[in-house]
Amino acid sequence: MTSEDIVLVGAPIEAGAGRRGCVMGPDAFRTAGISEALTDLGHRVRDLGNLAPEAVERVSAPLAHLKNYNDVVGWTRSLHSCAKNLANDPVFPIYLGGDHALAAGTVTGHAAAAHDLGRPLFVLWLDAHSDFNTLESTQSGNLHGTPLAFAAGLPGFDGFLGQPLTHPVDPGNIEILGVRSIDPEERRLLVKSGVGVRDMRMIDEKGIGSLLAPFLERVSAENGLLHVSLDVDFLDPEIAPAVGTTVPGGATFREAHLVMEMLHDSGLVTSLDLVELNPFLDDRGRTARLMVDLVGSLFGRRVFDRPTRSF
Ligand code: Z70
Ligand code: MN
Ligand code: MN
Ligand code: MN
Repeated sequence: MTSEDIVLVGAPIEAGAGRRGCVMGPDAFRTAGISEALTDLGHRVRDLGNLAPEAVERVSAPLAHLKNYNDVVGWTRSLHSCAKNLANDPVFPIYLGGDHALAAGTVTGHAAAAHDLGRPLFVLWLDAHSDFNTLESTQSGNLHGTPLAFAAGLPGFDGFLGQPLTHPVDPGNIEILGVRSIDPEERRLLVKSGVGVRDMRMIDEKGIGSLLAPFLERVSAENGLLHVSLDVDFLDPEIAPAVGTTVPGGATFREAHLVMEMLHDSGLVTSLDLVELNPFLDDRGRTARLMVDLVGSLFGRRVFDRPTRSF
């Protein structure tokens, strides 16, 4: 692919979140200047506008406490098809959320396409949460807490696509970074599945760069594709207040930029989700602008320039 061609896909879904407002996310990213930021960096950008959920005949949720099940199913199906198609074009898709339930469609669409290309898909999940609940394990019933479990092929999700997921992501190819809130059953599922989990304590002890580097080396060694799913709550709420559930102790401004800069230097990233931005809760667009700045770092902007390979 030519990394010049970036497509923006709006996914104004809020059905997966516990509170409303993420529906305004895609337009807030646009207002914060995401297209202009990427164009200024020399990339060609095409905004495909907003996607709509597929019409789904009203099927009842497999468990009564699941919230907005039909809506999430409709979005999962449209995003899955969209992602699978875009993955076959020489473009870099950025999905503008929308709550994190959208990743049920994007990650599995890219996994299916990667399978057809004969390359493994890796997923970097930047989030305060692991979003690894199954439909059975979720206590809240908020489906944005489940997309990674679905993408990893955990059982019980056949209703999402209306058929079993044929090309799940190998849990061993998933890395969750920045996590600081995991439910007890979710923790058990993560351990059993073999997902890589790096929490804030590890970041404090080792530094975020040394945690990320070995994962990127693996993606490269295995000729993988890399999908990055960036939840606003990966960031500390002091710098990114526009999220429904704030969890203190998140990634700092510099840690987040370093991750993006390392991802850029790796040249490995092939698709990106920007999720959970709730503009209704933002402080004069501050969070939206920070997210756009981070995307800038991912696409080649350096905040602190440094001589190449001088150490
Ligand atoms: C909890 C649940 C969650 C936000 C993801 C939290 C899930 N594990 N919350 N993102 N903001 O309800 O499943
Ligand atoms: Mn999330
Ligand atoms: Mn296939
Ligand atoms: Mn989260």
